Amino acid sequence: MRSATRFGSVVAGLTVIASLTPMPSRAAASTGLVDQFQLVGTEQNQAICCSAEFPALARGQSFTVGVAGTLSGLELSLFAIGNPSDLNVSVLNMFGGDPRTAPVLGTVSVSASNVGPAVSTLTLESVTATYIDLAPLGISVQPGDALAFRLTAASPLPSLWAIQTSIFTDRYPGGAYFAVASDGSLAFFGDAAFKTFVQPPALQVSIDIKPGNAFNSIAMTDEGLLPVAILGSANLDVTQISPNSIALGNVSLATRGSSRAPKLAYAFVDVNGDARQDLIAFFDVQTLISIGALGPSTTALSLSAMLLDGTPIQGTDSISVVH
Ligand SMILES: [Ca+2]
Ligand SMILES: [Ca+2]
Repeated sequence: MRSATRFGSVVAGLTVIASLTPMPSRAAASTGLVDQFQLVGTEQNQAICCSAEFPALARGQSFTVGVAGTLSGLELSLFAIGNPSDLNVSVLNMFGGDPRTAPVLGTVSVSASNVGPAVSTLTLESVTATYIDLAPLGISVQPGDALAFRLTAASPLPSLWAIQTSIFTDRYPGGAYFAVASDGSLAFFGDAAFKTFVQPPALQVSIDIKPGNAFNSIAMTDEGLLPVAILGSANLDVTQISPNSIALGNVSLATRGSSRAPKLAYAFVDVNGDARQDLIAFFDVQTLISIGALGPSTTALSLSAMLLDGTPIQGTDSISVVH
């Protein structure tokens, strides 16, 4: 029989004022899309992780991937009590269903200094979510993949980490919160408050640097703007490109108009006469040179952008530098 006290982790008497159930939304470009999430904690619980006082070997949550791409991040309602050690966050392949024996796909460290202190009123709103960057692990995911994240202390100290959870109710059907105790026993109960982020793979698109110029010749002394067409196709509606996400060699679109009200330099035209609209984007040549994207030996430039639905796109075209 499970009980709250068994885990030494329930703060009695605290009341969650409100719970959040937002719709999945697009995060900042670098974090990818919100994939899985569970943000309800009406049972006002915290579960303690990773200390000598409550010697659970690990806490975590299993989840089921919803979209293909690269697992790019994890957001947790973590807070520190006392002066905890740094936290190790591992991503597990949960195909076998047991986090004690599941293969570790990668581990990142979360510095205790990046996490807020304990809060007096425990609500999801009062606990600042901690974003944990998983992109360096390069974990490719497919819909239906059974994964988990597991939290362990970098060193066992008599101080505590905590994670907001919903202990008694199964609120997230794709997985469960779990604890591995120091005697090796495993318990699943409820769900953590968490979000996972997935960066979808880039859609490869055709671009045409200097449309109408077969040589794509650029002089290092060019003072003007370099036009680059992103070609519309059956797979790409260029009106779905977010203009401020467009970059060539990491250089954003040039601007035009008055300095007080600059406009991004792009337009919709059909540059190749295939009756599909293309997006022609303009970049400042000297800016490309000054940040090192363009030099005397450059032979190609790559463009990246994001569609309004969060899908990244990428295309490359050759150039010839005129000496
Ligand atoms: Ca669940
Ligand atoms: Ca076209």
